[in-house]
Amino acid sequence: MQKQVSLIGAPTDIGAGARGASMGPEALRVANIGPILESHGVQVLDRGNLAGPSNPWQPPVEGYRHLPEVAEWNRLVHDAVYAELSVGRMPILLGGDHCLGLGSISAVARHCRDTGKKLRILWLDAHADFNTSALTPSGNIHGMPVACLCGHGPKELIEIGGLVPAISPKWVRQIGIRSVDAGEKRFVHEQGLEVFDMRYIDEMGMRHAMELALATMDANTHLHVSFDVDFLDPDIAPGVGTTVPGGPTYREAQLCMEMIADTGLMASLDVMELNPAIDIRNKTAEVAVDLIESLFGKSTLMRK
Ligand code: Z70
Ligand code: MN
Ligand code: MN
Ligand code: MN
Repeated sequence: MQKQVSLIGAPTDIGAGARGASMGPEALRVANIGPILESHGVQVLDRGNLAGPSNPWQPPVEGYRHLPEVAEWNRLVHDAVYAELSVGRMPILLGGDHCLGLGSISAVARHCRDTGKKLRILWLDAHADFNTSALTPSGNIHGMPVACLCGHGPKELIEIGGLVPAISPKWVRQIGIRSVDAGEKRFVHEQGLEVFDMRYIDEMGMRHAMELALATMDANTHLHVSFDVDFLDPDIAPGVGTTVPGGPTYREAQLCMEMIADTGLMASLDVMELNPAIDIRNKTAEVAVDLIESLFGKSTLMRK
C-alpha cells in the first residue's frame, strides 16, 4: 500500500537558545519537501502549521526558560501527531526546536501502547538533549526532551502522553553525539542510553554504528526517527542554532538514512532545529530534504 504521510508544521523556537527555528517549517516547504516525497510514491497531506504561543524571550525561571509555553506547544504537537497515527498515517513533524520531540515522541509512545508495537527511537543529534533543571547550563528546554521522555522533568512536561515515563532509556539509540554537558554526561551513563558518538563513528564507521543501532528491531517495531539537523557537520548544514564541528559528512549521513530506509520500519519522523535566519540561501533546508528523500528510499542508480 502507498505510504500516507502527514506534514505537521510547528513554527516555534520556544525551547531554543537562539531565535529562528520558528521559520523551519516554511523553509522545508520552500525546499519542496512535499512534492519531493510525492515523487517517491508517497501520498503527502500538508496539515499546515500548529498555532501556539509566541516567544516572549525571557530568561529562565527555576532552571527552565518558557516552561508554560513549551508545555502548551508540546500538548499541541502531541495531539496532532497522535491524531495522524490513530488514522494510520505517518506524521512528519516540521520543527521548530527540539523541545517538541517531547510532544511528538510521547504521542508515538502512546500509539505504540494502543497497538502493542515495540518502540525504538533513533535520536540523530550533536547533543544528547538529556539535561534536567538541576544539570542544565542554559535553561533551554530543547536540551531536555530525552530526559523528560524518560520521566525526568517537570510534571507538565513528563505527563503529556498520559503515562510516566513515556519511554524507557533502553529504547533510545543516539547517533552523532559530540556536545554533552558534564552533569548531563554522567546522567546519560547512569540511565544507560545507547550512544554512538562521533568518536565511535570515526573509529568504527557509520555502517557499524547503524548496524548496532538497528539490531534489535523486528517486524513488530515502530521506528521513530528524531532528526536534529545539527546532527550534520556544519560544512553541509550551517543553518542551525548551535553548530558543532566534527559531525557526519554528507556521505555518512546518506548512509545512515539509507540504512534506516532499508529496515522499512520508520513510522514517524521529526525534522528539527533548522534555522533559516542563520542559513545560506536555504542550503540547509535543501540538504535536510535530500536526506529525508533517502529515508524514504531514494537510492543510487546502481542499486535496486
Ligand atoms: C546544551 C544545553 C542544545 C541545541 C540542544 C545545548 C542544548 N546541552 N542545543 N540542541 N541546539 O543548553 O542544554
Ligand atoms: Mn500505527
Ligand atoms: Mn536536539
Ligand atoms: Mn542538537
